[in-house]
Amino acid sequence: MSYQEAKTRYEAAGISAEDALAKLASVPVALHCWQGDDVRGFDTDPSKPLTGGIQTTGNYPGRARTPQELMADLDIALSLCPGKKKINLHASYAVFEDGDWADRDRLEPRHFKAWVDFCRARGLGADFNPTFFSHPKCDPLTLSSPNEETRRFWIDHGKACIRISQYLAEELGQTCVMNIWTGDGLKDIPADRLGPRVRYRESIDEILSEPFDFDKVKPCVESKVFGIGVEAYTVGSAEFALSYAAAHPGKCIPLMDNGHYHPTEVVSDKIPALLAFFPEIALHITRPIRWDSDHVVLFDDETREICKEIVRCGGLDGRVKIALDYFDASVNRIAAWVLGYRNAQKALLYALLTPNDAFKAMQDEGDFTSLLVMQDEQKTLPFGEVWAEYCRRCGVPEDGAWLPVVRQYERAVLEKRA
Ligand code: RNT
Ligand code: ZN
Repeated sequence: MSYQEAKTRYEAAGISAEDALAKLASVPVALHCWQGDDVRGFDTDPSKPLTGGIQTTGNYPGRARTPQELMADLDIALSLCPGKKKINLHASYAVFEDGDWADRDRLEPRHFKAWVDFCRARGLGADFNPTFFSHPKCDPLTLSSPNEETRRFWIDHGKACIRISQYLAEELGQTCVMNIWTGDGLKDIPADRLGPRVRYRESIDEILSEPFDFDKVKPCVESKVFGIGVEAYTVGSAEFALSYAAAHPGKCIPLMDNGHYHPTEVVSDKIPALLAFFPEIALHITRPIRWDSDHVVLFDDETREICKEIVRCGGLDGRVKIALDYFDASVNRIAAWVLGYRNAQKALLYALLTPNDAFKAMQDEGDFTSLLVMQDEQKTLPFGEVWAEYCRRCGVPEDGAWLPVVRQYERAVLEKRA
């Protein structure tokens, strides 16, 4: 079947494939830099383990060890991903010129100039994240620490990151989503659950007292249910993060990571709940297996359901800021990047190729029989042809043609990284 035939089939179902293709190409989706080096960054000793309840497992050869290697790997990945891409950076990916190392509380915009140059040359926007983990100043708490010196260090880090985010937004002429996530929590039953949360709230207040332009910088707070080593208590829980954002309109938006909830909860259902109150929300799309395992995003039921909600709630017009967040060190890291990004694009396209208005009308008219049948039969429309056309128009390989490119790069470059 050709794209033209597929298009006709969709038209018969009341769907414009052309509109879907045009819309998807205009929506920014952020690719996270940290899949390329197992979340290590460049500012601390790479032999130290990750902290903050996150883990990268696997030792597939070829991890990027320097900014140059990470950028080269990103270039390959980006060349295989369709759509409007942004890069999502962490503060730990600062690029220091000789002798210009700065600790996290002293980071300056100039430490991200190399990333600005990288993004500008490729027409990319950038999102940003302060890095409140994998650092000697985690005691192990950060923004919620009872130790004032620790807390002050991390507040100063957050403020530095606001300035860097403003710089990235201005230099690149695109909104910068700045996400606050800490792994702060306790392994066992706390004696005080309120104190750390009050300190966390006060710390975020201080960070957001740093001047910024909310049209350009979108600070968010990401919640989490638990992490390895912090099983009993997470300071930045769902209620904490949502309440913080709700209490600070025009300053802060909520961020949901779909790996950060109890396994029977689904973020797809939470998206419209939040959009009933918040003008803007942010997402980290990942794939949890039993816990926040950060597996590569697949074209699976929940990814499709999340994208369906983004599309039919009007999220593509800026209300939902979309980013990916996973890290798998057990497979070729570039393949992991590309597969996850393409799957997020696929799921968005799939959602755009749904007769959402017609389905909504069936629900409102109480015609649940038609809704049940048609929602399910829609699954076998010739989606693959429209996806292939999207890849062609974006100038990237179709399914089946990109992995050989990654393999070639693996042989030529990655395998030489001993
Ligand atoms: C961790 C959070 C957080 C991190 C990144 C590296 O559980 O999901 O978003 O993955 O900041
Ligand atoms: Zn996340």
